[in-house]
Amino acid sequence: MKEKLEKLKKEILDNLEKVKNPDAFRNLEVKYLGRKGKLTKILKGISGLSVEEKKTLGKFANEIKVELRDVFKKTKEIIEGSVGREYFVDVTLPGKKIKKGHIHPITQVQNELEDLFTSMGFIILDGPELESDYYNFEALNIPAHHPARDMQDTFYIDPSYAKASEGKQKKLDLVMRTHTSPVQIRAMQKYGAPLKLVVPGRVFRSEDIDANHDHTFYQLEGLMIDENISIANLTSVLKEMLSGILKQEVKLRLRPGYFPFVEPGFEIDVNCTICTGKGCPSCKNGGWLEMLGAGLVHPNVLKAGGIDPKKYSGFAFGMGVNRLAMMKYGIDDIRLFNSGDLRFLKQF
Ligand code: FA5
Repeated sequence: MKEKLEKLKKEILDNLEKVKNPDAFRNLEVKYLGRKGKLTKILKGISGLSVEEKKTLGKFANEIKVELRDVFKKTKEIIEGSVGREYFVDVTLPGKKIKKGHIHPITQVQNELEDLFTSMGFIILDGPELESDYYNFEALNIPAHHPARDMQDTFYIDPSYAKASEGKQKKLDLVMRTHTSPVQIRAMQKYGAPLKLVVPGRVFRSEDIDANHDHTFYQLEGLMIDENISIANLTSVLKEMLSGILKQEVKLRLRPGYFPFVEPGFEIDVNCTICTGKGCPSCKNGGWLEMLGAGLVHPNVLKAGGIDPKKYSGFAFGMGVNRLAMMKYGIDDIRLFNSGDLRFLKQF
């Protein structure tokens, strides 16, 4: 009997150690401590023993009974406690706030520009940032070795790299596009005339950077081709767009400017809204900020785009979106846009 009890005690302790959930625990309780449980049966059997045996075994059996009841009680507490912790969810607690970012100020201005131009019937196009020399220069009336190439400090792609990636036979002349103007040619070739489009996008220049010049910035190209397009069409579209973005009447100043892909060509300045024309670092104390290059599309460019220059004429412009955003928000250093400085970005 003593051995039986010891064997059973070991079995019970082993099983209790393994038990993981309330159902399994209850099954063990019934199996050993229930009315017909194994331990209960052995304990009941003691009453049928002789007085002598009862004396020695009774005390031993009682100790085991007390010990095992205690282990059962503790196991129950542990299991029920862990269940509570695992499953309890306080649905009344406020949720954890997910930190949200927001749209970059340049993209905000770009989105506004797109809305303004689509409201005037322009379509929005896109083009590659890694561009061929042909579309970036040649087709825009800037042949190789022409001094006009020096106007835009260009990141040329190492030809050995281009050859390696495209096979040895093919020579690729690739540049990081210096302006959004190449999309003019791509669009003319694809859609023909008449055409009204804008192209927002990122451009790259090997530039000496300062408060007004960055190496990576955004432009918005505009192109309108139809019969009898004149500079009057250009200035009215630009005034409409700039007043819409800056939420005030703007003054434009047209200066003669040389771009081989337009004739005549202009640099267009906007009166500085940061200092209201008094002079500040952003406008280099001149009261005007150069915002655009523009002009009437050169006949050679129309030809490169497959459009008859005798029938159609057009205007084109390329605007610095960063400069426009600077003016809209009163930002005095262009380098802040690419700085990744959250103290700056959080203000928009
Ligand atoms: C051009 O890029 C011509 N493609 C624009 C054009 C298009 C002329 C169509 C005629 C017809 P430009 O290099 O001037 O031109 O640049 C246009 C505008 O981009 C500038 O007026 C200025 O607002 C902005 N810009 C130019 N360089 C930088 C720079 N380094 N950092 C920031 N903005 C710049």
